[in-house]
Amino acid sequence: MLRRIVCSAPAAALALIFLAASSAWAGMGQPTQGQMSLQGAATPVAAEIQAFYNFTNIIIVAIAVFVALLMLYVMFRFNERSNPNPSRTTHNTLLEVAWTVVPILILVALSIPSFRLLYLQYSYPKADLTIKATGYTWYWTHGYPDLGDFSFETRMLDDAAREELEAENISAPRNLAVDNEVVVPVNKVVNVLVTADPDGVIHNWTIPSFGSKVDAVPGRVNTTWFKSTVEGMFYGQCSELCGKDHAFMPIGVRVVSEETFAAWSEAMQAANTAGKDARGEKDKTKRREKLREKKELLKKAKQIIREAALQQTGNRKLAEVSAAEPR
Ligand SMILES: [Cu+2]
Repeated sequence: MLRRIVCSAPAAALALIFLAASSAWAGMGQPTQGQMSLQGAATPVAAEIQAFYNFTNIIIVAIAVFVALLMLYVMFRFNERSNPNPSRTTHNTLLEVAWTVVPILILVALSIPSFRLLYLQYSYPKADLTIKATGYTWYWTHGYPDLGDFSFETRMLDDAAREELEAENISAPRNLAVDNEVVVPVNKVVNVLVTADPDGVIHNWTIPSFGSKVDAVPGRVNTTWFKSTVEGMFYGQCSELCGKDHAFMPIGVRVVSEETFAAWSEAMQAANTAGKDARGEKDKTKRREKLREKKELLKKAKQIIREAALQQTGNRKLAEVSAAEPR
């Protein structure tokens, strides 16, 4: 009986770990109620991180179970009552070699996928799009240097603004929803240049579902890359303790189809050009006209994203309903 329990314990522990790590309990792009594991992976890097996480967990649990069983065995088999005359052995060459070599092998087994993952994270494939994220106290700005260098501020939405969106059936989670989302096309390599206000402090640009986490350091440009293979909304938060409103400077990246991205970026670029023209315009009437044009274009861009958001929220709700239906 004892042997059967002892043999099935590691299997049960491993099954638990697999359950905990399964994406069924983890949402994608944002945390979910009762979540047990990492957020779902949307990029190859995040998928590799999760695979490594699961693999490491298996080794950790196996070691913990092995040591616990060994201790239980020693406690019962070699206590004073069951073993009144202890052995006087002080050395066992084979055992000593084994407990040196086995941990080395375990470390080697861990280091190989670890280095492979590190290499992938820093491989920087040729970028289809580059964006620049700058951390301020306490909000972000995001720019598109390849597309006429238009940029915008990203700030957290307050409850009133969130409720307005929710009323329109657009998902807007508390402490995560932002006013201006970063928009990127699906299945494209995006390089993110990350820095911070030269007069500010260190922040960190993080999107868990992308496996992206990089420090935003004043006066220095760091880089991360991601290639989202799914459309949707992906949230992250500043992950460097930066001060008073550290908890209230979320990042929102909306991954959309190529056509939607093209339409949005075209409107944003045109708005940027209109804004520049207005600044250089001496004639008051023309300047006002240009500014009105800019406002209209920004509105158009916002509408494009609103439609995409509506569609994505609808798709998610449909997916949730079909997943909840009994089969
Ligand atoms: Cu911060």
